[in-house]
Amino acid sequence: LAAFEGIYVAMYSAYDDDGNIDRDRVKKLARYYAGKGVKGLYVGGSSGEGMLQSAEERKLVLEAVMEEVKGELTVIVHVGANSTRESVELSKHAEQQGADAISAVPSIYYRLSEAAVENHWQHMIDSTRLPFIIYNIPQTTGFGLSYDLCRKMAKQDKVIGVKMSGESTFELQQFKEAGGEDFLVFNGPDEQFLAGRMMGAAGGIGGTYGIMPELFFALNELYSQRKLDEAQSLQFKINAIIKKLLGYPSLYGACKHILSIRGIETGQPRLPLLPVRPEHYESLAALNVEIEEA
Ligand code: NAY
Repeated sequence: LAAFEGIYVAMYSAYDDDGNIDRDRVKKLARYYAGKGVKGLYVGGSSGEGMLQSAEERKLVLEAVMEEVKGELTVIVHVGANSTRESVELSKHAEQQGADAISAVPSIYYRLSEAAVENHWQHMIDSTRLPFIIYNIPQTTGFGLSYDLCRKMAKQDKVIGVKMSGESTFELQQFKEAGGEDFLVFNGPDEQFLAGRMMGAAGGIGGTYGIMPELFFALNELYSQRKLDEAQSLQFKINAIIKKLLGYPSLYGACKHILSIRGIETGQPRLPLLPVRPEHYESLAALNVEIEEA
């Protein structure tokens, strides 16, 4: 399990200028993260816009990522889709591609019982030999993982952890309690990374790591060495950046634009996520400098 601890970039989507998945751009983005100290990539999650892509597109993205960084970075694939059938198809594909683990949110739109969500996840778990990480993000899915379901699922060897994107660090700690010794909690809110680690997270999976992987790697190291004052100042520095990012029409658009300033083109986020507009370019260029100097 220690093999999965660490920092995972929740990778953004990479489209061409017409909004289609761009293999070469996906590969270039994945390559950018290799050698930055991060443990791995989380592909097709919220930041990756998996929920806005067809199953075929999601497979294309993963294939490009694996071609580029297989064996070099640990790859966790978000396979959650609305139908169980599609989620299982994506799970099997992830295994065929040699991914290291799968992960999923509950199905959205229908108000599902806990038993229905459990059954949805169980089909994915049973469809491969891969480890499974629950993705709990109640603010977007409307489904909050209960401690009971967490405890029950964690009893299976394949269920190795939960990505906790809810904002309560108390709940984060309680998921760790419920899951027990051999259960990993990954911190979701990047702005609370340090707090999440203090409360029991074994690492983090985050979108904004994608534009400042070195800072999150350094922050995790500082925490590991229990250099808490330095860690706190770095988290605060990071939070000043995240606060600015959250002021744009879309967070992902802002981050993708910053990548493009660095010569890594990923296109705009897919609608309904709003694109960045030319009037934002200047302040984003300044923010890029702030990150590079941090
Ligand atoms: C993912 O699957 O993309 C994630 O890891 C989600 C984590 C992000 N949460 C959302 C809702 O996008 O990185 C965070 C988030 O963007 C950051 O904390 C800024 O609020």
